[in-house]
Amino acid sequence: MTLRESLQLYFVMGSHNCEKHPALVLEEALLGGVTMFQFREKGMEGLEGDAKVELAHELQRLCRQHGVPFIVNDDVELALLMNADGVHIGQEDEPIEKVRRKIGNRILGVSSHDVIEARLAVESGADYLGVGPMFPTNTKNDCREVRGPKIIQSIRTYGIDIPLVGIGGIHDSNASQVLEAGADGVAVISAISKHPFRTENLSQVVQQKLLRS
Ligand code: TZP
Ligand code: MG
Repeated sequence: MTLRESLQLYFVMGSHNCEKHPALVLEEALLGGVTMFQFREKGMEGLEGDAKVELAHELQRLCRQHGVPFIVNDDVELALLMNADGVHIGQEDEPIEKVRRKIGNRILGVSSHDVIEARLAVESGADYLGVGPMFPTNTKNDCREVRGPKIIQSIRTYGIDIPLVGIGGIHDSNASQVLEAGADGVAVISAISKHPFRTENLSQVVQQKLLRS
């Protein structure tokens, strides 16, 4: 699978997003058709130290069994320690070039909120962009203002054609709008972490939309 294909249904999650054990949630999600996974263990409720590393390994094993890339949010040292497939960083994290130097040719994803951030991320070496928030969400409390799928259209119109996913408030009834705007896939937390049994439905919506485009 190319990176663009792997981004079709990108599940982002930490233990604090789950209502049962994260490994059970991830397993159900992988069986339902998730194509990429990001370990996003952070915030006041997130695990730290050995417990974080242990959970990361457990989730990485599941991803390997299903042939799905395992990406670590923010924690470059953890990603290197466990030989993860890549790292995802935000605008407030370490500079993109610095992370690129540390991780070599592993996958590097960068969150971008507008055309300027997207352009800088591409110039600095990002492999893919996470763009959002697409819709209102309760999952991230320090979220920027809602941009809507239109921001993806603007980024594409500007000529940025690297792989890109929309994120923020996406579920099965609005995912199509994100793909129509020019995204290669959707990144979701709560749509799957709270309802892992609905993954297959979301996967079908995404696959059908991409087949028709
Ligand atoms: N970045 C922008 S919105 C968001 C992140 C991490 C939260 C997405 O969570 P959900 O539950 O899919 O709205
Ligand atoms: Mg971050």
